Amino acid sequence: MGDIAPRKGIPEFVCIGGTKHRMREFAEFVSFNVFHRKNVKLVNLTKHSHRYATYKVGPVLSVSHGIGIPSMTTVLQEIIKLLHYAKAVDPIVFRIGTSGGLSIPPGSVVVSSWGLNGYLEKSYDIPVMGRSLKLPAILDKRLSQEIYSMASEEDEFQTYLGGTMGADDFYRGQARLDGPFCDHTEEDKLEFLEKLSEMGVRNIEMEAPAFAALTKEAGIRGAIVCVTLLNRLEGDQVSTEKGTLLQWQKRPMAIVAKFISKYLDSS
Ligand code: R2B
Ligand code: URA
Repeated sequence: MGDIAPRKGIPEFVCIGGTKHRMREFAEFVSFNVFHRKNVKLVNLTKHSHRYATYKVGPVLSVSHGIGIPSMTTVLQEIIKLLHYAKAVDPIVFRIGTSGGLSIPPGSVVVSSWGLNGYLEKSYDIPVMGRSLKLPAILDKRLSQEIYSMASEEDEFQTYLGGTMGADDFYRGQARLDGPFCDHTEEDKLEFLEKLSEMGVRNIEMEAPAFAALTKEAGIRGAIVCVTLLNRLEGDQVSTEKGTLLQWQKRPMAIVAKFISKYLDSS
């Protein structure tokens, strides 16, 4: 089993996710489940930024990124710079998160193969100096398959490998009918969600295309592992009780921690 002492202090794994609380929990989860350390004192290394939180457990960095692409890409680019200055050798960056599932049981986990933008293209399109820069949003195939292979028949949930739509909006952008603005019908919504399903999309969140594109552009292996909080074919509201949702959010953590353990054991 890998030693908790960072190898020369250089991060080998970075895991990012939406909330400060969840990323602290991930750091605790890794410290206990990968390094078998209880009650490790965790320090938020970016506390004074007030924007996001960073924890370091041996060679694993756990960082929060907020909601949506602009916030996530700001944090991700800071991390890419940090990994460069730290001379990290072949690091792996994960995103763990929550999402809405398509035709799969709530509580399932999806390991993403690619990201799809709101125009149904597998790309991240960013305006740069008045023009649109289009970057391919394909994730490292081997890594996503290796992570998918961490799933076991003994898990109490199902894991899927598939496409992930990253919308720029939680409500209309994800074809919800329960937002403050709505200009489409239930039939339009179902037709759209069915179309996504047919394209191989298994879940919808708000960061996938940009995460896939920037890790690829940086030449860094990246993977996205999200739990689904609901089946969007059956509704829009997340109505599962809070305790269950919190348990479900540990599922991507468990898969990523298992992968890290296996990786450290074999290196
Ligand atoms: C999933 O959940 C968040 C929105 O509630 C967003 O960050 C995402 O991708
Ligand atoms: N996060 C999203 O972006 N969409 C969902 O449906 C659930 C979580």
